[in-house]
Amino acid sequence: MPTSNDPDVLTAARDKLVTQKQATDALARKTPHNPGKAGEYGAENAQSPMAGQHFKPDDDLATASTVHEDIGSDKLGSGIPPDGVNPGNDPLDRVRVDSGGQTLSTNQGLPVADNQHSLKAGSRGPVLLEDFILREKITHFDHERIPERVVHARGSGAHGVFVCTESMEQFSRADLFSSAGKETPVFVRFSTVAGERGSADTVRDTRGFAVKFYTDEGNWDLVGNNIPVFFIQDAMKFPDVVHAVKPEPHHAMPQASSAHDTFWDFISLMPESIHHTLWAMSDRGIPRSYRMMQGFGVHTFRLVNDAGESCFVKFHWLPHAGTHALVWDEAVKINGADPDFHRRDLWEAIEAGAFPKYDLALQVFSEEQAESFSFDVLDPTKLVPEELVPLRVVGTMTLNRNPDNFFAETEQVAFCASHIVPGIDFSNDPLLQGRLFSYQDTQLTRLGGPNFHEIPINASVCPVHNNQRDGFHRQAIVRGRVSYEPNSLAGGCPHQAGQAGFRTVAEPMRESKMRIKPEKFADHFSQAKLFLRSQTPPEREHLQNALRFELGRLTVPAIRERMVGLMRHVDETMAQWLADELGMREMPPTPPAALASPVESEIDASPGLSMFARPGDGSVAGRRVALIVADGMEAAPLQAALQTLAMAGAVPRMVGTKLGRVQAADGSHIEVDTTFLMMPSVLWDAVVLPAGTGALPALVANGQVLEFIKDQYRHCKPIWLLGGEGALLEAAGIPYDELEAAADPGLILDETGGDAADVTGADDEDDTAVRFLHALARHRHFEREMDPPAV
Ligand code: HDE
Repeated sequence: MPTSNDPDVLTAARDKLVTQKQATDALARKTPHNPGKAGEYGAENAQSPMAGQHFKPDDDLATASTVHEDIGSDKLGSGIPPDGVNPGNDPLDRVRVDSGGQTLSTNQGLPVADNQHSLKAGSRGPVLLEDFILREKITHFDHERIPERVVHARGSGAHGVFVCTESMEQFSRADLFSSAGKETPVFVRFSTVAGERGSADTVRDTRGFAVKFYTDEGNWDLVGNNIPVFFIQDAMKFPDVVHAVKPEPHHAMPQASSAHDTFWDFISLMPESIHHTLWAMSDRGIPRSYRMMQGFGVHTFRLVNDAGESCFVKFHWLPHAGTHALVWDEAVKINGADPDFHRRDLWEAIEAGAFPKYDLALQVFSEEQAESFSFDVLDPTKLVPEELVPLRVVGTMTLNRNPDNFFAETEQVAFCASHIVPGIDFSNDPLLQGRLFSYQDTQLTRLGGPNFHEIPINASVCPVHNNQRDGFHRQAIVRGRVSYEPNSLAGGCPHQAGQAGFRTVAEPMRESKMRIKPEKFADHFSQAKLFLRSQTPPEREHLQNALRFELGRLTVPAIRERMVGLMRHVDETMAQWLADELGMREMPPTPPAALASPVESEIDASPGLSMFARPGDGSVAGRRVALIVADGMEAAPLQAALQTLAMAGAVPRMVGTKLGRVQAADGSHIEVDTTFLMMPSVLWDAVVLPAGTGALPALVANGQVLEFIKDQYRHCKPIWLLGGEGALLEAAGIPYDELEAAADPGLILDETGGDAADVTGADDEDDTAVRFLHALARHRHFEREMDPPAV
């Protein structure tokens, strides 16, 4: 190792200083004046910004921080980074840690000899302040938590890929839509809105559906929901609606629920909220799985092509697994049985290779079309019916990898509505405009400063170069002395991209400043009515029941009455039903509407607004099926059913009264996977009841078994009777004869004893196994539903 007084080192340093001085001067001389200055003025230049003038130095030393940067070490690496490289954007491998076979150390790398005891004065003496190892461990532990998200605190994430299937070049210059086959990595986080980080998954709520696209031109965050409209029309009201729905401030109750006074007090005074509220009260508010819900960008955005032409766009995610929901009684019970129900479902599906897939569909329309609609496309409480602008699928997202670490990835991921890429732009939706501020702002508190973009999960995959510096937790070590632009000392770099960069659509405007809403925003009811008219009878019934439940929970009758009165604007029959069910002696008065005469929608009904419109691709992948087992049952039909289900990608499991094995009638043994106690009925999508009268006495005598079957029936799930007779159903109090007579499509009788079906492309409806698979794919059989339930 040379020392500081080594003459060779001194000479080399002097030579390098001279070279640096000359190279810097030569570089600076290439910029005799600022050529872009004149182009900064005048509206005509706004759409044609110049690329920044830039030069590459003749010698790397010209832009070096230190002439000794080529001295490397294990810590420094090899010295000068290759041109334009920012290792902070390298794949996540750069930070992934594997401790297999490694020694325990402190955060400074000191090997820790003893991880069991603090340092004490004698074996029974006090702990010493000197114990820096204990202090480091406890201090780090004390600071493990970061503030949870103020909304959407409860969530689950996954990595995946978006593959473009149709070039959108005609409408957008966005690189990720440039050509069929183009792949873009994504990270997705699904969430509930109101609950705290540890709240249960299956509460009634809107779900977040946030996607971070790591494009070659920067990160694009499409931060959407599973409902296409929002509560409010203006960002100014967001803190109010969130305060209203969150636990009430005096006693911090209820957790993750809108069924309380302050929420409905607010909603009943905000007619604009009614459309979103109906969606939230519908089965969309209790999805079966994150894999089975649609996603919506909600706002109108813009697409911009290479020629600078722009049109409007709405973004939709369409799940291949279809849109399916829980029923309320089930959702309530799941909250106790498995509060992580959605998180587990997503995790297990991905681990099992049943990768969730969603098509991205666009509704593209012109400003002229938008003008002709009965509603304002800038109003986030309105959707654009598919009948007016059809959906156009442009690509598919596949979630194919679970995170390595929940905190580092899912918790630290920072979505910002303002993260956009060239080719996409914002509209003037006043809610969206507020979001452009809020997300960046909230990350400052949540992630501890302005450098959250450097946290690995947030870093883009394309280079990041700018003159922003310092701040808490800064990671990048930027070479050189230049942190401003224009400059000549760094050859003008990093230079502005000009027309290759993001350019805001030049929308003409000359308006007075004012705090007001556009006229068409005053229509609060036409799309709420359209939504109701588009529901199938069972969906409508569920929605009404949800309103009855939520309003029934209120402690202040005046709010309940006000809400029913408001509902009269949407549907008099429903309002009347609610008034009856909620024991109101008189129909509450209708509050005045903002518009003198109601707006009529262009269409009568929009079938796509029903969840039944998208049953999915018919696959049963990931559906959990309980095969009930007991001593004395027949083994062969059970094994055949197991094989059928496994071949179809479902998750069949043997459920018994205790772990271990049961003995079938033929003397063979069947391994029990779980019990009625550990995994109650609500955690399964369907049930298969065993053949063989030998098993009946033990099953019929077990209340847990009967409860299990009763809940499967009540929640309208497919039931497959391998023995083809209904003794178990009858024991559970289920009117088996009536079901059979009504040909309940969710009840599959197997009088043949059941052979393993060839399920590959099978459509033989005579085969009971195939019928069961179809019933399972259809998810629920509401034909048998009654209010209140018969059983
Ligand atoms: Fe959000 N929202 N929001 N929001 N939002 C947040 O950002 C906000 C809105 C949505 O998985 C916060 O990082 C304002 C609409 C999702 O990390 C915060 C307004 C839609 C997520 C915030 C809205 C959403 C958030 C809290 C009205 C559907 C979770 C933590 C102007 C299109 C993202 C955070 C994730 C999160 C503010 C309205 C969806 C506080 C001010 C409309 C999916 O910044």
